[in-house]
Amino acid sequence: MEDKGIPKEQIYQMLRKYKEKDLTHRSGRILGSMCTCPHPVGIRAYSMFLESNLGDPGLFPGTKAMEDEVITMLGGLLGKNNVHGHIITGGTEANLMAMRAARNMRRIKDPEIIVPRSAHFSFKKAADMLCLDLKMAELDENYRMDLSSVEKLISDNTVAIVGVAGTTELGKIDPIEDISKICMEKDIYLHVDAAFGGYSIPFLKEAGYDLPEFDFTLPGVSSITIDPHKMGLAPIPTGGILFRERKYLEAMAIETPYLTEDLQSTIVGTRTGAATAATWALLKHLGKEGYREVATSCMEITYKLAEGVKEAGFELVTEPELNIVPFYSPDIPVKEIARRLEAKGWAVSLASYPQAIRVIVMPHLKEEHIDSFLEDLRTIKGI
Ligand code: 0PR
Repeated sequence: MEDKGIPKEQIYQMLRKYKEKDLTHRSGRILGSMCTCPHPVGIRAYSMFLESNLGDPGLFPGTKAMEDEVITMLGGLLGKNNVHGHIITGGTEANLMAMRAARNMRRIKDPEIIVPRSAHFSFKKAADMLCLDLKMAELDENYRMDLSSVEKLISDNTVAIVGVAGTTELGKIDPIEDISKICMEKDIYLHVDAAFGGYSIPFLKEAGYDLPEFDFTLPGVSSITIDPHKMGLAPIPTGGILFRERKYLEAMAIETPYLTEDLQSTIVGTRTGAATAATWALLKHLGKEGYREVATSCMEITYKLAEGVKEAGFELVTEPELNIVPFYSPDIPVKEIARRLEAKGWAVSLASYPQAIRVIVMPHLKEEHIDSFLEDLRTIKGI
């Protein structure tokens, strides 16, 4: 660190140099991210609340009121107005909180959780940090959590079962309705990871898409992860965790002696209120109509891409259920396809099970990007 400070104009210049090295979502070159260009209204709201700390909400009652309103709006979107939760740092913190609540509700020796093989790696972190034994359920032929595998894994020590609504690699929706029945029958906590699908499934259903139930309308669902920084267009890192009942938040509340609230259930202490402001502003500004438009446009581009991928001689792992297109080629190894696409300037991402290239059709991917991507795919295949 220098003794003498550098003038701000020079600092901004230096920052721009670093920024130039980064990829941007706007370029349309990022194909494997669940993040996207944040909406300008979200950016404005975020920057208005940069000093707001929801870790000490008594100092920021305005932001706290917005958080309460956001939680109610998200709950309403997911089938229950009266829910309890927080706007936090993303899907990982949400999943950690859900697993912590489930564990603390039982407080037994050797607790176990059951997740599908397709679950996000945040559950491995949760298992490690919370000393949970992680049991992986197999997937069925459609890459959804296999119910007979779940039933075999259930034991007296099962503190939670996790279903995913929009899997990280393939965008699949687990049979949450059936899992909910099992959980009701056996009195097991059910968490739904809708980090990706939470902001699109309800809107797609409204638009007439035939998608399964996955939310609080199912009586067995205890908590849901929903990420505003993914399909919600909010800036990074904005996450959401919703619980059916307050008792789950209370099960992990810690006393906070010198803050303006007595108890705190989030993992993070000092917690930005900016994420809450952005989520609030976008829900109000876009409304259902705006989000329906975002979700359905992504699906239309997804179908176009899926068709184009097949026409270019590649095979889909599975037909898209949400806005992810996973594909491979019988005659070119997946890593080699990735290498060739990277050489053409595409930032691709691989699915591990089964091995495939996965394109997540986030709102920053427009038709012209897909057209030029398909052109490169055809060249790779020699068509
Ligand atoms: N749950 C699901 C279903 C997810 O897909 C993810 C992240 C999480 C939880 C965790 O969310 P946070 O990353 O917010 O904690 N899914 C993407 C993934 O890991 C995240 C991502 C985003 C990856 C941008 C790459 C990237 O460039 O694949």
